[in-house]
Formats: sequence, structure tokens, C-alpha cells
Amino acid sequence: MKKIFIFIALSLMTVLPVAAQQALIPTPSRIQGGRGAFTITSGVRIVSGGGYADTLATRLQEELQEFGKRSAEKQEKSGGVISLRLDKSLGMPDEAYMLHVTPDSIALRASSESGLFYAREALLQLARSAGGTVRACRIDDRPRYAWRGFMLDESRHFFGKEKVKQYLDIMAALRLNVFHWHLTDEPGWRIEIKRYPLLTAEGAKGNWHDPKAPAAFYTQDDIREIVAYAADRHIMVVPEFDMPGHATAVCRAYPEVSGGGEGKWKHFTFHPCKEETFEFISNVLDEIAALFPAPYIHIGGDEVHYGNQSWFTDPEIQQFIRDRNLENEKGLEQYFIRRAADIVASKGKTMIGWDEIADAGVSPDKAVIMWWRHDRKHQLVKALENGYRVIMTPRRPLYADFIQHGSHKVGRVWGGYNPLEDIHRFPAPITNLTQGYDDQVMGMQFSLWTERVADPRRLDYMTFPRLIAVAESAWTPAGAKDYSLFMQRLPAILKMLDAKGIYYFNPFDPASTPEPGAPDKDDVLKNG
Ligand code: TNX
Repeated sequence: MKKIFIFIALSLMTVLPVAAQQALIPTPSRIQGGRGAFTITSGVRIVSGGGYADTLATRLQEELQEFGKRSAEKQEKSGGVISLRLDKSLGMPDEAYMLHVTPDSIALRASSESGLFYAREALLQLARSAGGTVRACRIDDRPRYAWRGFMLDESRHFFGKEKVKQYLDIMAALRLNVFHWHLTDEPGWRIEIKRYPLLTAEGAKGNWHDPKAPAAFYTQDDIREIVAYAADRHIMVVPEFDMPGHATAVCRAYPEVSGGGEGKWKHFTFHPCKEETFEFISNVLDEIAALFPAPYIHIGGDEVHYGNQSWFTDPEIQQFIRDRNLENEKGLEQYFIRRAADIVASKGKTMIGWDEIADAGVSPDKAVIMWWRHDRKHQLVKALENGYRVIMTPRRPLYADFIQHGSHKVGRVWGGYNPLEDIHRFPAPITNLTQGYDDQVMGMQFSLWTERVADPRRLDYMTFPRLIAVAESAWTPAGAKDYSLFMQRLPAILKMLDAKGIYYFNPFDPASTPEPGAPDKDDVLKNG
């Protein structure tokens, strides 16, 4: 009887409660509990195996000081060893890590720098959630997806360097590894390009709700600083230069490359057949390619039909369509995308585009598709069938400009909205579509469009806590995900957000965190 009791007690200790007690998000793919706990005190020794492990050890030494001091005051027993080792011969996949905690030692192991970095992030999370006492456990962890992203639109509204850095810090803690930076669109161009100074002198003026707002943009030094800051946290920064549509800010600054248009759609597109346009794009991309070490450049490619009315009437454009046998304006758009793909390839980069580009006939080794139209599932399937690699960011549930709670009034709604739970469930509802194409599905991202997000408070509110669920869906294998356990662990991460002064939506007490307003329209936008 006693034996059975001990057996049950032990197995409970090693399986379920561990997952519940360990305040780790994203939930690791594998965690086993052990007995006892390691208490971090000022007497802890940190040893490392050279190279990057030494760099991380130094960092960890500083980070763990808060616990050391507290413990020393409490006169707790000191001692114990934390060891960090980067070991290729362990043959662990990229980003994977092992964290082994016993009462006397903590071992962090990985075969990649990113893996060791994540082992350190996991340890910090465990330590912080329990005041420096880490329960014994062994974690063998690796991500579900290689692309775990967050997109921020800084054209519609500009938030600036410090906010971006704060988000990069949080992304790293959540093991998110791609920052997709939407830097150009209708209201403003946000990146300094030396060869075309008017892009910022003129193009950076204005934002979505105030066309007269002073120019706001990142200098090339700012960009380098942020790219380095991100790289230090194992985050790749992927810039987006949207074309041929959503190009209003560029064409306002340099009307010679404008595709015309009138009223609201004036300058919405590039001129699709002037060689001057492609030279311009190529020159801009030279500077962008030099600033961002990422192997990808996002060229947009979305919603061209919104503002290409003049393509239908301009005799030069119509002649071009006939001369090149492009059939119609759609064919012309696809021609433009093929040209863009070649230009991006000539800079040694791979093009990413919104899912419209899956129809352009670009060879799949030259393009990655970002699937966003949740109501066009066939676009995802077609992209996969045609051999493209795909990143999933369907509006439902992965657009952050959709509301997250039924009581909310500001934001988008489209046959529903994007609550935390739907994000946590993703990609379960669509895995039947991607089945058999696992190698082509690079991952997923949360995309924050900012037409109705004009200040940091609202930005935080739309991003958090949903980004935390995104991190779990992108990292944790389906079999290890459990929404009720996620909700049990969530408060530990919310505490971290509190410490950073983030104004998030509190799903446990919605009334305690009222929704911040938008500057223009204060109502829910349906299907649009
Ligand atoms: C569609 S997503 C857009 C954006 C808007 C967004 C608003 C995409 C490729 N284009 O320009 O900001 O909807 O939700």
C-alpha cells in the first residue's frame, strides 16, 4: 500500500504538476520533474565552456545577482554550480536546448548559440517566477517552427526606437525570433535612404490620423542599432518595402515613379512599366540589403487592386500590357512582382510577399509566401502545392488589429475576433490544409497593423497578452499545449509585463483594464 502511494506521489510529481508548477512559457516540448530544488544564492559558481558560453555566463552572473543578494540577506546556504556549454557534438538541432536542474547544479546545454541563449531565458523565467528557487527538472526543448514572428506597422503610426527595443526584449524572453518591420506604406516612409533624401524629408511626414505630423523615421544608424540589439537576442529583423501598391509615401516624395491615381488613391502604386521605377527600387534595396543582414526582404505585393485605377486608363500602361502580352492589369501586377523577385535575388536575398504573389509565377526558390487572407484558404494550399515556403499570419486569429474581447469597441471584427484562446489553438484548425507540407511551413507570426493604434498604450493593449499565446503556438508542439495550464502560468509573464510598465488586457479581469480609445473612429470595423 505504502509502495503504491509512493509510486503515485512520485509519478504525479514527475508528470502533470511539474508542467503546471513550472512557470515556463512557451511550454517546453519535454519536461520531467525531479526532487528538491536549486536555490540561487550569492555563493553560486557559474562555469562556462568558452566562446559564446562565456559571454552568456557573464550576462547570467549579472542577471542572477538579484537572487543572490536576497538570499545572502536571508543567510541561506550558499553553493552550487551553474554550467553553460555550447557543444556541437551533442547534435542538438538549431535553437534546441537542455536545462537540467538538481539541488546542487544547473546545466545548460545546446549545440547552437540560440539554443544556449534560450536555455538561459528559460532558467531566468523559472528563477524569477519562484524568487530564485528553481525546482529540480530536466527540460529537453526545441521549437515547433523556425519562424516565430511579430510584425509591427510603423508607417501608419510611428513608435520609435525605445518601444521597439522593449518589444525585442519581450520577444526574446518568449523565444520569438523574427521581427518583421513594416516600414513603408501610405501615410509614411520610415527609413533613411541616403540616395533619396526626399523619402524621409517628405515621405516621412504624416501618419494615419494626421497628415501634417512632423517627419518621423529611423536613421541608418538607428536601424543598425536595432538590428544589432535584435541579433544579440537571436532575433532576425526582416524589413518590408511594400510595392507596387501601398507605395503612396514614396510616390508623394518622388512623383516620377508614381503610378498615378486620383483622390484617395493618388500615388498608391508605383508606375509599373517605367524602367526608372525598377532602377529606383533597386537603388533603395541596395541600401536596405546593406542595413539588414537577414537573408529575406519583404516586398509586400498586397492589395494592388485597391488603388491601381489609373493602370486601366493610362495609354502608356495599356500599350505596355499589349506589347508584353500581359493580358490585363493583373498580368501587369504579376510582371511587376517577377521583376521585384529578380531585383531582390540580385542583392543575394530571398523575397517574401503577401499571398497575392503566389499567382505571379515566381520560381519557388526565389520567394516565400506570407499567407494572410484567412478567408482564402485555397491561396495557402495553392502556394504549398506550387512548392513555396509559407509563413502563416491569417487575419483570424493572427492579426493584432482585431479586437480580443467581446466587450471591445475599437478594432476589427470579421465573423468573429481574435481572442487569446483562438491564438493558442492555432494552427490546429488548419493543419488539415498543411498536412504533408511540413517542410514548407516555416512558421507563423502575429501582425500588428496600426491604422487604429496611435499611441504606445494602445499598442501594448493590442499586443499583450496575445503575443504570449503566439509564442506558445509557434514554439510548443501540439501535444504539449494545454490552454488551461497556459492560463495558470500566464500570471508569471504578466508580472514581467507589469515590471516593464506594459498596459496589457487582463483576461482574468477584463473590467480592470479598460480599452484605450483610437484617435479617429471609436467603433468596431466589420469585414473591412
Ligand atoms: C490588410 S495585410 C493589409 C494592411 C492593413 C490590414 C489591416 C495586408 C497584406 N494588407 O495594409 O493594414 O489589412 O488589418
